[in-house]
Amino acid sequence: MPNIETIISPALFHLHEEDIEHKNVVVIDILRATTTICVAFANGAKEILPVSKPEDAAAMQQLGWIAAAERHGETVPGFDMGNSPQDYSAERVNGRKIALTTTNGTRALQMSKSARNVWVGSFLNMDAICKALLSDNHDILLFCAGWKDKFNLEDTIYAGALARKLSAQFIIEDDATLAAIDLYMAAENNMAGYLQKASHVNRFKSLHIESDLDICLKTNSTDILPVFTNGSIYPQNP
Ligand code: 3SL
Repeated sequence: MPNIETIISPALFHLHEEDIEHKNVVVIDILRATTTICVAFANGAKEILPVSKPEDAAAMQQLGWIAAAERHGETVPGFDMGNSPQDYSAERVNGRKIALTTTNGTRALQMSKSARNVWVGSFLNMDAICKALLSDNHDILLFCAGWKDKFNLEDTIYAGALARKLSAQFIIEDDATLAAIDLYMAAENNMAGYLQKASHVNRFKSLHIESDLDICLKTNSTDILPVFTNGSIYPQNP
């Protein structure tokens, strides 16, 4: 039986890098990059190119792409949009290609590029992610993007939710995954309430963007599976 392991911070990624080409990676940045990517595809975006620096996104703007950049939770001045899922309405993104850079999420995607498959996970497409992991049936790495190499609650809770759903079909002996499941079980009955103490939710409050939290916790609102392949992300429909 294949197994599930969880990377609770990008700072620990190097410990899992060696045999990553045999594993399926789910990149997780619940607040907000991987949620926002799911929203963009649900609203008709054609491709999302994760880039390292705002300048790289700006360069794509010259080619007709939407340039999106977030740093420290805020839209970088001069860009078409930042990283709020509310920016990615069908009116703005349908049929468009987007170059996106964020503080943590796009970096975690780029770090995962050598994996067997790299899928973009959020509560919004949770069942689609589970279906893909079950049907490919290889070892899984749940990669939490965290915040500037620090652990965060929301990504680990989502890793725990996924692992719990898959626990009958995969071996779970990894302590990080076991802890993630425990954390999920502590939060599951009142996710929004539990996350009020999360550092990024407090950052949201100081930036007056709390309304994004409810959007990021909507479970199974889309069945699109965003796939990161050959340097870019494309929507895979069921
Ligand atoms: O770091 C990231 O990738 C972002 O998701 C952070 S933020 O929610 O846009 O602040």
